[in-house]
Amino acid sequence: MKFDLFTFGESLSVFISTDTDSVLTAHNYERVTAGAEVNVAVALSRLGLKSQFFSRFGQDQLGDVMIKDIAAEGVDVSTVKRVPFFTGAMVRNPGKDAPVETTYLRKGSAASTIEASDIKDEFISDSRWVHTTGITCAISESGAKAVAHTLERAKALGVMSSFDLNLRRKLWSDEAAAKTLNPLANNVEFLIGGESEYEVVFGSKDAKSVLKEANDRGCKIAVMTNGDQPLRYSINGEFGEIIPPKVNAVDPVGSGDAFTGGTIAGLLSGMDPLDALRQGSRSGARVASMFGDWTGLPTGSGGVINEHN
Ligand code: KDG
Repeated sequence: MKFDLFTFGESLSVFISTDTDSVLTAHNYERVTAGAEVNVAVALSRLGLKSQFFSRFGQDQLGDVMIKDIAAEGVDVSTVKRVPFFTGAMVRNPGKDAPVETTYLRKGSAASTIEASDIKDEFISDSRWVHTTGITCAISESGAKAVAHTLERAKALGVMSSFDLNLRRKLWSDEAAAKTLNPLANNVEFLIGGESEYEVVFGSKDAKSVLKEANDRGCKIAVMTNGDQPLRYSINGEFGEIIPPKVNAVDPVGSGDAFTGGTIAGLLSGMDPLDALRQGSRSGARVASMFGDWTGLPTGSGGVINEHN
């Protein structure tokens, strides 16, 4: 097996205002690379596992620098494609004195041209785990088909998979999201969603009943997150809660991906599901306590967080 994780989706250049807490008044910006799926790939890499990330990037400077940033984290990017469309971006304020406001520059982006035929069987069978999200489904119809194809092939090839509902209301309506995401929330090892995401996709936010429904649909570990509030889980019908470590949350963006990455890494290291979820929760809290999607991602080896983190 060449990799521990294969994942794909859109990574974005995120421009964060640095001089004021509003894009309406800012003149200076810091640029970082982020994106739900690549965040998970980096989370596993930091924990000593091997991740492969696929995307389509533009033939532009943002594409060049983002591929370099991702590779610098030890994530394999050897299969990415460069296409004649622009690389996607997001503009935001830091959220220090005001709530985080995001603006996407991604409609018609290079990554939105991802299609099912990009995802070769060997990308899946060369990995122990495949991770996908609802964001790739939201960016284009061909992206949604690529996710459906990947989850189907992972099942056929006997590779464990995860799906994060990751609703992005700026990209599509609740109705469209429910129609596309509901049939995909099936037969994965690990299903992740926030309270309002389950409400849209499953029609209820009652944790016990929706997580049980997810287990009944073949999602062995189903989790409902709720920011820094206790996360609810159901593992093969066993319901419970985990209280996340208390931290001074300065930037919640990316903490959900850190949770997902920390959990997948724990499972791949051989932890039992509950310990893996606890590791994920620790990783998510650490990312929320620092600024940026990757800054607080803990380091470790063999998929296990080092004690000093
Ligand atoms: O989960 C963190 C992501 O929201 C962020 O990195 C940007 O991928 C992103 C998105 O689509 O919002």
